[in-house]
Amino acid sequence: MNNSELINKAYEIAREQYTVIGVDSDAAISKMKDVNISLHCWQTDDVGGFETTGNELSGGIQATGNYPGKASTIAQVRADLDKVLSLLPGKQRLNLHAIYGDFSGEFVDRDQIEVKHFQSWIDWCKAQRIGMDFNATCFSHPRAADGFTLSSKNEENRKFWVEHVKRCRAISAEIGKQLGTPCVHNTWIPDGSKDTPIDRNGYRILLKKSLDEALKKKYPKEYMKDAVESKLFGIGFESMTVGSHDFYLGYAIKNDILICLDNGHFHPTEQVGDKISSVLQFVDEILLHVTRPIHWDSDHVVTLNEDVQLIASEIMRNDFLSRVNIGLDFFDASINRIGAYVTGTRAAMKAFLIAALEPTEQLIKLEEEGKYFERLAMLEELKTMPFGAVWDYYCLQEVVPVGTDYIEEIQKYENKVLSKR
Ligand code: RNT
Ligand code: ZN
Repeated sequence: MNNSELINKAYEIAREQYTVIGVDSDAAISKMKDVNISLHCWQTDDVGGFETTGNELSGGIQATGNYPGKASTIAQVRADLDKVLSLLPGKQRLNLHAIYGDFSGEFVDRDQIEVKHFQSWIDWCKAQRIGMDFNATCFSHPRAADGFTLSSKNEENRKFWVEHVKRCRAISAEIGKQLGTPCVHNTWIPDGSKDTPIDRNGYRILLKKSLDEALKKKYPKEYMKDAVESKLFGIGFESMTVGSHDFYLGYAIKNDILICLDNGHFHPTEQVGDKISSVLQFVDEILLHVTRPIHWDSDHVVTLNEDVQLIASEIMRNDFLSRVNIGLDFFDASINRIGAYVTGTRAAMKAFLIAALEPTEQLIKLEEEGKYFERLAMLEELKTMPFGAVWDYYCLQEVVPVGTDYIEEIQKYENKVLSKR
């Protein structure tokens, strides 16, 4: 019996087992077509980008490790993304940072970027038939060296960053217009303080002022949507971040924009999965940065853990896919970057498929009847249901490597391409 026969057979049995608990596994698989994950370009090159100035990564984020094979040209990033896309089931999007522009070796400062610097990316996405999201890059720049950007008390610097965000939003609108799917533009700034600051309020007044200026121009929602991303602390920004969760949640609600929830940006016992149904009572949509925080690092490769599972389950339970834009945010330079990319993205996708295989209505019924032992027991039993057989079958249907097969594909890519860089 060849491998695909085995996969089909295992799926037939799994389907019956799911039917017994009232779950339609075929329907679960077909729901996956609405799970569109935005692939963060920055996993290919450790958040480097293609500015000619070669600015060091700053802003309290770090990509540790020195594994060979890092992309150092746009062509290499695209080749890597091609490889990643070929190893993932379903349909993804591209999430690009402003420093990844096609600057053709010329120095173009952040307050000078235009659509033309991103046209080749738009064309690339068009050819791939995928949507594209965008990010202002408010770090890794001399004007961010003192730790402040949009909240800077240096008026020249503050204006510079406002102009950058304005331009990024205009570029985003054009991206969405050309690709026929709205581009989510995310603003994250590192601004904050290593030690106890005095004027927290002063910086937050400035951040609000800058956002008001940068977001003043409105674009049609079919073209672009704004998101703002909070953070608890960064490396060297331990005592205060200007753009805290309270700040941005207030700003997003008041201005009818998206809040970006990065699950590496909260206290360790807070769960983003718990926040989704809270914030969606007050904002239309959210953006997620799915990641795995470990101690100081908010950006380890995603694995199939309980935090990610709760996020996916909350989205699927409530049919929130049309209101939740799913992005990833991890960067690991210590292992094969493409391997990290694919493993992390597949892990996130698995969480969504597991969520789609939940007998939610029955669980709610148990809950409403106060049958909490039964609810707990069901949740435990669900963990050992034959999910793997459904996942394999889904990958087989999508004509992408099944199970561990993608490991070999990545090893081949490493030997043929990455090791030659
Ligand atoms: C940093 C934020 C932010 C960045 C990317 C590169 O802590 O999470 O989203 O990781 O913009
Ligand atoms: Zn993030």
